[in-house]
Amino acid sequence: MAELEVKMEVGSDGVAVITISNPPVNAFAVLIIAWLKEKIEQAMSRNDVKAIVLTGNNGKFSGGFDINVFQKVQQTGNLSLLPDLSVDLVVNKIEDAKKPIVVAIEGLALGAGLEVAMGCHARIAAPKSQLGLPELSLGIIPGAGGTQRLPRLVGLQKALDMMLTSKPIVSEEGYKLGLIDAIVPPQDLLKVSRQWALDIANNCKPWARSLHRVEKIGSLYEANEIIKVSREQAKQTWPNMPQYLACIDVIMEGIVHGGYHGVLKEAKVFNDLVVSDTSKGLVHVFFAQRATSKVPNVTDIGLKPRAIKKIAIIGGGLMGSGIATSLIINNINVVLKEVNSEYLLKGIKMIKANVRGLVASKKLTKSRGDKALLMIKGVLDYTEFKDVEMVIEAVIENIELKQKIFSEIEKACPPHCILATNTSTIDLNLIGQKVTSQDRVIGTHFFSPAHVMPLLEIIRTEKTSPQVILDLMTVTKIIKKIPIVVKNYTGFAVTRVFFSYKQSAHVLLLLGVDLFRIDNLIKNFGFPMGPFQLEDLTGYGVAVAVRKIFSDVFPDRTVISPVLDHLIKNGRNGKNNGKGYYVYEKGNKPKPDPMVVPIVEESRKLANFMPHGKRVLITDQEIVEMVLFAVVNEACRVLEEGIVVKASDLDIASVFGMSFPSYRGGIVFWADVIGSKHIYTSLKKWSEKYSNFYKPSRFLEQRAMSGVPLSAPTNTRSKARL
Ligand SMILES: NC(=O)c1ccc[n+]([C@@H]2O[C@H](COP(=O)([O-])OP(=O)(O)OC[C@H]3O[C@@H](n4cnc5c(N)ncnc54)[C@H](O)[C@@H]3O)[C@@H](O)[C@H]2O)c1
Ligand SMILES: *[C@@H]1O[C@H](CO)[C@@H](O)[C@H](O)[C@H]1NC(C)=O
Ligand SMILES: *[C@@H]1O[C@H](CO)[C@@H](O)[C@H](O)[C@H]1NC(C)=O
Ligand SMILES: CC(=O)N[C@H]1CO[C@H](CO)[C@@H](O)[C@@H]1O
Ligand SMILES: CC(=O)N[C@H]1CO[C@H](CO)[C@@H](O)[C@@H]1O
Repeated sequence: MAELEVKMEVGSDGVAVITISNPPVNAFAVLIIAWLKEKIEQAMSRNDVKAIVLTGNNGKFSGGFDINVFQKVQQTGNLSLLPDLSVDLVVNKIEDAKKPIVVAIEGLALGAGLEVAMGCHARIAAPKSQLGLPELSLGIIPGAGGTQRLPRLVGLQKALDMMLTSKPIVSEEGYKLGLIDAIVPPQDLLKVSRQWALDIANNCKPWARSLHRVEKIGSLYEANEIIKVSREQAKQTWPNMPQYLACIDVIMEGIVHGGYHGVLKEAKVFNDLVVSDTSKGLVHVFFAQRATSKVPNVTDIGLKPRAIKKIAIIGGGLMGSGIATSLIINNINVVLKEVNSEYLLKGIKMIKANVRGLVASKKLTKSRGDKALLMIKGVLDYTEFKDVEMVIEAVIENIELKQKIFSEIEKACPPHCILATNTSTIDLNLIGQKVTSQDRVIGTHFFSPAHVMPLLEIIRTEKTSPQVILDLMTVTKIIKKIPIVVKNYTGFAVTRVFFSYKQSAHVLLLLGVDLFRIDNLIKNFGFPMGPFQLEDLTGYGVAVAVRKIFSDVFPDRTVISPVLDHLIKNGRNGKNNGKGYYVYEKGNKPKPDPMVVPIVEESRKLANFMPHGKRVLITDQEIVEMVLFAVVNEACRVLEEGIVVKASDLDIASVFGMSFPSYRGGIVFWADVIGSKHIYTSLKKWSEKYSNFYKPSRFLEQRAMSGVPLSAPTNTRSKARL
């Protein structure tokens, strides 16, 4: 079948089979929808057609509406680009059709795919097909009647669960719930569906129209109770996002006033939400995440990734064992090398604990976990290195040690072997110096814990070959992480940009702002925790070490806050020893510790940031802006220097590396929504009023003056520092 097509074949049994094709997931593109309407009309008017089966090509029904169209609507503001899927197609042409339509589902029916399926008169599915309405994860609600039909098919509570969590169910569960009428093996799917459609036409099977059913919704009183709880849950779990409460309201509209009313209200709310900032942000992140796999001169020059089946890891510490875990659970053989058997056992023990943890939290089945542990082999010498395709070095941060290891592994490994280092701070070029084939040297910056965090920074040097970068990107995908390819410069992308985040929080603290107020405001903005709680979590030792490195490289904008040193002097080390800005007790939430107040007070006096020794008065909004505009400012320098390939990579780095709220689209996207002019003017004001730390970068100034968005491409070669 052609790439983009809707095909109709009428059999001698009088059944018209309509097949949609739009690889890879048969998304409902604008043309697919138009053609589908056309084919259904033809089937209705042909005398030789008694019934219809709707299905998808290539083992899938449909992954849903074409998300590219949402983005186009968001960029142009033109709502007419959205075809009428809901009333015109699903209600008029499918559900209210004069001939029965049965859908045959294989693989998946998600979003609009499931909505169209629910409009059909019966649903036949192959085993293990995915069924779900994930629209809320894109900032919208189902827009083709899903909010009305799903509760009528599976009951209100289950429908709410499915929509609010965006999680699909498998067809077996769908069958139990009443969403699916029969489960049949893939090879019988069409045969059974055709017969089912004929049976409906001959009145041997019920001609069910989902929108008119009421028996699963229960009484208005019961519905009200469920809705009340859901509203509370939505406010708690998903603050700042409008689509959750909007979805609940639309569902309620249908329960009170009937399904068709619900469909009309759904369409109206959908149109409001699709152009909301939340949806723009989430759709941007959706595409930006996929775009990380496009790197100019690496992924567009016809190179093929080489197979990587066996990887050696040197160092079984926290990092090494975390990396090993993420490799073995994804079917890559790992050789773990340590200096002695005691440390080796320790490393293996940590890996086992990691795997057990993943099994306990249901992220891995027991049998997969057991299988994974068979893929790890502990060693004390380099014998096993002769056939590995990649080595990842994760020993302590010591340049001589790393150089020595690199010259050793170059001899022990095959000549094509990739030499990777999980170094956070050491200059990659220094490590590569002792190696003759520097094109094979590359950096991997995992985030701790490595088997949990989704992001991986891949650090290239000027000499790293495109093939090596491509291979590492491929491994990153196999272990289900997101790769960001960056140039080697202090802090790479994530650590560098978010160093300003903590710095600005400390400036505010020294200016007299209550630290718990800062944390709460940042949390309300959408981060899982504020900057001070984060510092507690990662430990003060790390913070002091990073500060040292940054103050050497960026002395003009590194603020040495005395607070950390005072906390350490007072026996505090954050979550590690249970005493930080917060107190940590087992089983309790972190509690702000009043004991830090005098420590902070003393630091304020010492730092002398407060104008005339008085605390400054700053609004809530300005506090959030001071913390985050500082991040934007550094992000601008990273863009100008060409550290990242494109601005959207920094958005993904901020969302998946620092938990910047995804519904705000990432740090650069968010900055463009705010507008560079306001950011520039504010930073300039603060730099004059409070600290040179806020001095706007040249790039930000240029973009603010010219009005060109921060996300627009830079001409890196002319201005690059590297
Ligand atoms: N874990 C973190 O959060 C973190 C933070 C910053 C940096 N890092 C970096 O990660 C790397 C490792 O960190 P970690 O936390 O796992 O350290 P770690 O001290 O827990 O582990 C290092 C391990 O490597 C082993 N080792 C040393 N020399 C070796 C050799 N020649 N051959 C084999 N094994 C050897 C050590 O015995 C030790 O068990 C370092 O580069 C470090 O800078 C980690
Ligand atoms: C909006 O999109 C519709 C459908 O593609 C098109 O006909 C119309 O010209 C567009 N309007 C504007 C203002 O671009
Ligand atoms: C790609 O490589 C070519 C040839 O080496 C070079 O001229 C070009 O600038 C590179 N493009 C990018 C985007 O780096
Ligand atoms: C060895 C390595 O990549 N070092 C990094 C390893 O990962 C830890 C966790 O962030 C990072 O902190 C180190 O930067
Ligand atoms: C070739 C190259 O890009 N080298 C840089 C790597 O990063 C360090 C700083 O971390 C620079 O000093 C090098 O110039």
